[in-house]
Amino acid sequence: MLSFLSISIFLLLLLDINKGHAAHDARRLRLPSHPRRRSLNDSAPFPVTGIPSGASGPVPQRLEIRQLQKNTYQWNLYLLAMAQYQSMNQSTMTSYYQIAGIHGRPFVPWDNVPFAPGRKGGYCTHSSTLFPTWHRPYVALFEQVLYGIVQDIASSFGNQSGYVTAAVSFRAPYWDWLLPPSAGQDSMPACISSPAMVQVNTPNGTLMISNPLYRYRFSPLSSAQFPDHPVEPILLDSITVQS
Ligand SMILES: [Cu+2]
Repeated sequence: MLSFLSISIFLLLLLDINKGHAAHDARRLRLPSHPRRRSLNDSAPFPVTGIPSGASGPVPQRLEIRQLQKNTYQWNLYLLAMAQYQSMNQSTMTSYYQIAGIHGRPFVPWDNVPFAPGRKGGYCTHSSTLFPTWHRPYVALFEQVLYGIVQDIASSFGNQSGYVTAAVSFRAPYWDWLLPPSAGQDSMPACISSPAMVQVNTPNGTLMISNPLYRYRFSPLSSAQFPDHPVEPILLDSITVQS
């Protein structure tokens, strides 16, 4: 479980300070708009349910990220969904930006829930025995939203494409850092650590997009959210922040 938590949180927190590219990629992808979007001024509490388990059959297992990479359909859906997730308007409550922000910066309330007394910002119970427990619903929420996007994208390929079937058992991958890497490979999989563009298959053909597992591009970037490490606009293309 800790492995899964770590990779998920790692993916959530690897933030790259760039502007505009994610939205640009989303336009190029021409994927369906995400119907589960929700604005911050929606007053009803957002239910964290995790992924629906389905009516029958075994519960699908989460895969180590290099295993998921071998599943052509699910890997493609994962890349497309992460790109779409990150391209959502940062003011949308279920955007990658807002959900990543539950853990840390930006220190703004999520779903109208105030911070605990004495906490300056962020909800994570770091340095506490509640730490692992806190992350379970948090990661479930991340995966729940990602899963919804995966289903939408799979539908856009059509029922005969193989994507719809593959999407049903999709789960967010984890990183097993104890797994001996293949010869010439690092412990951290290249699919995460490489800034190189990645090829994806879309209903409109293949495209090269920014690797959504490598970084998140702020759109817009608010320097006020990084008071300890002020951001100079001139450095926008060269700084990666990992908190
Ligand atoms: Cu945490």
